[in-house]
Amino acid sequence: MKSLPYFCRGEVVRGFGRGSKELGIPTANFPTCVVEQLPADISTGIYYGWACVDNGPVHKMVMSIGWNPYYKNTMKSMETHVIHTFKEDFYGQTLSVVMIGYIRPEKGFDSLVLDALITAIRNDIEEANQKLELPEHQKLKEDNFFKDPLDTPVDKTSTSTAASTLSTESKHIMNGH
Ligand code: ADP
Ligand code: RBF
Ligand code: MG
Repeated sequence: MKSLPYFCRGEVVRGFGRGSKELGIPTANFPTCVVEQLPADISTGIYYGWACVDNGPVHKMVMSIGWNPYYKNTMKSMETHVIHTFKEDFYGQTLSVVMIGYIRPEKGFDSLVLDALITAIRNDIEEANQKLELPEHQKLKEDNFFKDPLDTPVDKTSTSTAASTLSTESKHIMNGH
C-alpha cells in the first residue's frame, strides 16, 4: 500500500449505534466525505497508527475500514478506536490520524460471533501497542501534522493527498507523504 503512512483529519460524527461502546471499544467515526477521499490502494481492513483529538496528546489507535451492511453495502466507514481512556465523549471535535500499517482484513460481518469480534479487536490493540513502540513509528508521532490541528482549516467535505499543496479544494484533510 503505497499510500501509507496516510494522514487525515475530520470531525467526529455519530456512528451507526452498533454499540461499540457497550463492547468496551468505542470507535470515533469519520464523516462519509473523509472516507470517500481514501486512496484506492487503501483496502478495507484493520490498521494501526497515531491519533489525537483537537489539540490533545497523540495516542495509539486502531482503525477499522469497512462496509456497513445497514447502508446496503454502499457506505464504507472509517472507525477509530483511540487506545486511551477519555473522561468524556468528543463528538463534534477534530480527530487527526495517521494510518501507518495494516493488521488484517475485516472478518465477515454476518458470520461474526460477538465474542470472536471482541477477541479479534483485543488482539489488534495488542499488535498496535507492540508495533507502535518501534523507533520508526515514534517519529510519526512527533510529526508536525499533530502540532496545530486546529490551525489548519478543517471542514467535513474535502481532502488532499499532499499537505504541502494547500489549495482551496484540498486544504482540509491531508496526506503529507
Ligand atoms: P458511534 O456509533 O456514535 O460511533 P460508539 O459506541 O462507537 O458510538 O462510541 C464512539 C464515541 O465514543 C466517539 O465518537 C467518542 O466521542 C467517544 N469515545 C470515548 N472514548 C473513545 C476512545 N477511546 N476511542 C474512540 N472514541 C471514544
Ligand atoms: N467489524 C467486523 O465486522 N469485522 C471485523 O473484523 C472488525 N474488526 C474491527 C477491528 C477494530 C480494531 C475495530 C475498532 C473495529 C472492528 N470492527 C469489525 C467494527 C465493529 O464491528 C464495529 O466497531 C461495531 O460497531 C462493533 O459493534
Ligand atoms: Mg463508532
